[in-house]
Amino acid sequence: MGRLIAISNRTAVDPKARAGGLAVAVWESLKATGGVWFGWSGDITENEHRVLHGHYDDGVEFLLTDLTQEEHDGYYLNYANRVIWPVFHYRIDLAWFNRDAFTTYAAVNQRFARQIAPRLQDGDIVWVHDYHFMLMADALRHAGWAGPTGFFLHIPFPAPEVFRALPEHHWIARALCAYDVIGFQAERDRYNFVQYLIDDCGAEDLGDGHVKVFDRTTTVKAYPIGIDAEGFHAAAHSELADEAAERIGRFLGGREFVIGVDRMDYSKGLPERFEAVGRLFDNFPDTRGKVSVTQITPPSRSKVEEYQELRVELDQLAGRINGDYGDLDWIPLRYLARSYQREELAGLFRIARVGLVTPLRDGMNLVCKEFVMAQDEEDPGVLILSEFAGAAEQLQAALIVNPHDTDNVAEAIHAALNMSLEERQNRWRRLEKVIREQDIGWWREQFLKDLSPGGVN
Ligand code: GDG
Repeated sequence: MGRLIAISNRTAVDPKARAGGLAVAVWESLKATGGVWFGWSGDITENEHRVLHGHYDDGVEFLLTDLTQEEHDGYYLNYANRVIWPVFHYRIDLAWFNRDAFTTYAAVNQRFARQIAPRLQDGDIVWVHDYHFMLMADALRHAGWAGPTGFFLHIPFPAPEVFRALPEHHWIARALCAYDVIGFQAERDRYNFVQYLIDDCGAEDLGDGHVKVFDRTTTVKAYPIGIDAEGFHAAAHSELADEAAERIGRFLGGREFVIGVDRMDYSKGLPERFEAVGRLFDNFPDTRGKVSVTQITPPSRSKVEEYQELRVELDQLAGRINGDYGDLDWIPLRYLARSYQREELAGLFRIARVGLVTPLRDGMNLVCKEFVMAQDEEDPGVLILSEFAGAAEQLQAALIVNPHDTDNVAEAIHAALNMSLEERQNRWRRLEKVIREQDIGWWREQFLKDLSPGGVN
């Protein structure tokens, strides 16, 4: 059985970062094989010898490297976060195209590869995560590594026309094809990538997830990421969950509870969601005074400027809605720009009548799956889900909406609030079945089966 070698920008070296989802899935595979996790230490150094800091935990070796200020700014802040993130989320208008940033991005991929390659052994299996390291397989091959190397993209892959806006699109596509397995969140992403390869690189789609391009055959498939379904269900019944549910219960005073939880990011469609809440109170006067919407939005530090603008916009929208509709004893829309513990979120999901998950674009979106797993099966809440989240391919039993159509989202909220118990249960059972069957362990197995038919745990 080979060792699993994970490579990602951030690792779960901090045990607190192993609490949920992906980190747990990767961590468990690494523990089973005595694997290695490479990544950025999170520190910035001016020492030009950026050695790997070793750290062992439970049989897993963490090998972490610092970034110089220039690397951090070029590779991480500018290229990954200000070019790839917006373009892959269809926001070309927000991209800061910059040739120097790409040069630094490529140099960091190559430097990591040069440090990692000598530590790889025959039989190892390399699994690279996300958009920070799209050039890694190519760089590892140049550094002498010939073994199985797979890549999973957590964010969407855009339509060919949008991908072409990246000045370096051809370089990136060619480098991606050096991976043996390229995994996407959804069929839509796989389709976009393969279509680009056919149109621009003369690829041939051989079917069954195999694509012939650049003189080799690569596996290109969708592997929709799941959650620790049972673990989240249990979290919703923990002591912390009960406390959070009780605290908000006091504030609700018997009103219906609608919840949204998203990192502060322009891809999550928050201004549109707030507009939709305004439309709800405009178009359906029966909801006034009867419904409380709470939006929890922890700030994401990596995109400070965009975050500040978004924050101002959300403050204004929430202020306007509360000013227009609020009353002495009713705050229609509560907006909390802070984070809560996983169990607390689970407790809030459990007592919500409606979960609002309306990103403008999302690779998968895990919150919608968590919302479903937290529900009480006797009296489940209703999930409203954007058609532009990768999860919509699996979760067709949700109320699927176009997040740009705020009147339609308002209608969906109203329909959810008035849905019969029978329909709620029916929809919830269908959602829960998929989420349980295709959980995080299933995702990991599917990917690793294709990358290493001989087996990794
Ligand atoms: C990327 C892709 C893809 C949120 N607030 C708090 C908190 N959270 C947790 C949620 C959920 C996670 O963070 C967010 O995951 P998402 O999937 O919704 O979104 P991204 O962070 O954008 O993740 C996405 C994902 O990667 C996995 O491949 O699904 O499409 O963009 O688990 O519950 N957790 C805690 N406190 C908070 O306040 N503890």
